[in-house]
Amino acid sequence: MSLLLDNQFKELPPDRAVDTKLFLESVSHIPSFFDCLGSNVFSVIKSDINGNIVKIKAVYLKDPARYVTLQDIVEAERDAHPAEWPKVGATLALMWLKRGLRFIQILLQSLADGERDENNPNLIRVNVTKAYEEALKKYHGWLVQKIFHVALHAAPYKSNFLKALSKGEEVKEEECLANVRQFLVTYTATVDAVYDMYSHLNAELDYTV
Ligand code: EIS
Repeated sequence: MSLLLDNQFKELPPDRAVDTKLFLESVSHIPSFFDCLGSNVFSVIKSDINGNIVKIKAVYLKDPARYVTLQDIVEAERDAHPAEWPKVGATLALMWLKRGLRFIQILLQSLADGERDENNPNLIRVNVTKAYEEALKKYHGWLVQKIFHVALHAAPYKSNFLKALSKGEEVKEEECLANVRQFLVTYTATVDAVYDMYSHLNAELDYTV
């Protein structure tokens, strides 16, 4: 079993509402994954993502019966803080978390699709760059884009990355990518649902950091 598949996201109900408790449980496994990547630059990313999760969880735990779905939280904050919303509370944390999740989705999808630099087939820079350009770059000013470039050069080799995804076990690339494809089914559906919810509620912002 791969590390990813151990923590498969749950299937969504027909109305595509994302259950807060299940979502928090699924994303809680992501931060520790950064520890396998071996460079300090990933600790910055880890703590950012972890901070988002902690913030959403803190709101959820205040009233789990009221915040059954992620949309319940975003709507409650909209009603409670009309002046600041959506740049407030768990709404802001989830706005950023979903971008990191989208980054991971595009990176994994690109690897699963076999996109590669033919001259350097064991590097994942083309995949990481694609994910960055599609999910994050437009929200980053020059300083954070510089941090991205440091992270890009610290990115693990594909073989090591796939090994980290597979609980440190030596697995064949194709076997690991088959697991990735299976993981992506419910993962992508969940990330898409969160994006659609933000767009539907007009909760998306495009400021840069
Ligand atoms: C947000 O951060 C906070 O998250 C949010 C609130 O404080 C808000 C206020 O405006 O700011 O400044 C952060 C931003 N977060 C904004 C930047 C952090 C460093 C990001 C460096 C860019 C690195 C790009 C990724 C390169 C990775 C190479 C990977 C090679 C394998 C399997 C790998 C997965 C990598 C996943 C990367 C996700 C990056 C997510 C960055 C999000 C971001 O841009 S609040 O906090 O509301 O909770 O208080």
